[in-house]
Parts: sequence; C-alpha cells; structure tokens
Amino acid sequence: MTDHSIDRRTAIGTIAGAAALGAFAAPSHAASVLSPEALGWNKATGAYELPPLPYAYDALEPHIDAQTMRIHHDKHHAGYVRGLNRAIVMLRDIREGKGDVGLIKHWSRELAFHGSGHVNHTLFWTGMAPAGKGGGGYPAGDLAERIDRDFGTFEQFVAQFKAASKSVEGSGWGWLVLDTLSGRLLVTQTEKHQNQTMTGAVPLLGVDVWEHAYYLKYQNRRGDYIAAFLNVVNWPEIGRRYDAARR
Ligand code: MN3
Repeated sequence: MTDHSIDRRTAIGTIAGAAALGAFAAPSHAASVLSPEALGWNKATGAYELPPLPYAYDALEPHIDAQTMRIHHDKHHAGYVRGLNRAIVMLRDIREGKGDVGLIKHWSRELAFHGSGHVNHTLFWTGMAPAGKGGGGYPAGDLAERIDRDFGTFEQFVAQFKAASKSVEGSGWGWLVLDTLSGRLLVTQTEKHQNQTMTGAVPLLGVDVWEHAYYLKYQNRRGDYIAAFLNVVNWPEIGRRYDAARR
C-alpha cells in the first residue's frame, strides 16, 4: 500500500460517517471521482481547506453571475468546510474520551450535512467551465454512448435531468449518477446535501438547486437557471469521472 492510498483512506474516511447517514453511499463512491487533494485535504493538519475556484468568479457569465459565484463559494461552501472540520474534531474528541458521548448523533448529522455539502460543491465547481472554453456542448466518447443507451438520446437525458432538478422539493441537488450495481446511468435527486437514497451511486454531474445558487439572478425561475447551467457543463470532466467510476 502506498502512502497515497493511506492518505486517501484517511481523508475520505472522515466523511464515512456521512455515508452511513445517506450521503453518497460508500466513501469509495465519491473517492473514485474525487481525490483528497481535490477536496483540499491537508494531511499535516488533518483538516479540509476550501479549494479555490478553478476559474475566475465572472468566468461563467452570463449563465451564472459573478456575485452569486462569489457568495456561493466564499461564504456558503466555506461554511460547509468549517462545519465539516468542526464535526471531525468533535467526533475525534468523543472517540478519545474527551467529548460528550450523548452528542454523537448530533455531530454525526453535522458530519453528514457539511461533509456532503463539501463533496457536492467541489464536484459542482469542477463540473463547470466557461461556455465555449470547455463548458457546454455535448458529451463525447464512452459517456456519450452510455447516455444514448440508457436515455435514448442526449436530448431525452437533458429533459429528464431538467425535470428532476426543477422538482427537487426545497433545497437539494439534481444528479447524473452511475449506479455501479446495475451499471446504468440514472438521474436522481438529493434533498439537502446528504439525503441520497441510492446506494452504489457514483456522482458524475450535479446541479445545486438551493436558492442561494440562483436566486440573485433568476429569482423563482429555477428552470431558467438549470437551462443556463447546461451551457457551462464541463463535459470532458464529466466524461473523466465516468471513466474513473467504471474502473
Ligand atoms: Mn450551494
């Protein structure tokens, strides 16, 4: 076993509690498409750091506005990273006999919510790219073939993805996932960050449909926001995740 695999297990293992509470099932599922480095795992401190956006705040204009990106990344996502790190520390204290055992349920829930929030947002930012510069267009290669096989056509996939994402009740996410048990692509919904009922689902493409993701620019027009999101999907990255998930 290499040092890297130990590091990976340690990093993702801290989110394992989230899995038990309904986040993306086994930690290996998110781990197959996201490295500890991509999640900002700092081996020296044993904590996560907020990864910077892979492009400028205004790079996704006019589809996603700069003000929304700045608040969403610097405030909301940063808050999930802080919450995750705090839950890790509190659960570590309880394991070492220093914490309040009666609060295990509370901190486990905190770990699930903030850990899933961190994973989801990391996938979200890197799943987008400026329109015409890696963003938008169509998937290619094996992923394109699998979408055609499992949805009929790309357009039929888009229709299902839009409908599922638009109809998430309250705050949540719309997803394209690979169900590793059946080997099929599926469109699913997640309530909040962590309530993902599918087990064995590897997240490939996710759209954040919490109001903080679109309300400044789109107000109540969630469908318009989802249509705009599809103009900045980084299909080469989603294809890479698909290839990684099948290994
Ligand atoms: Mn969000």
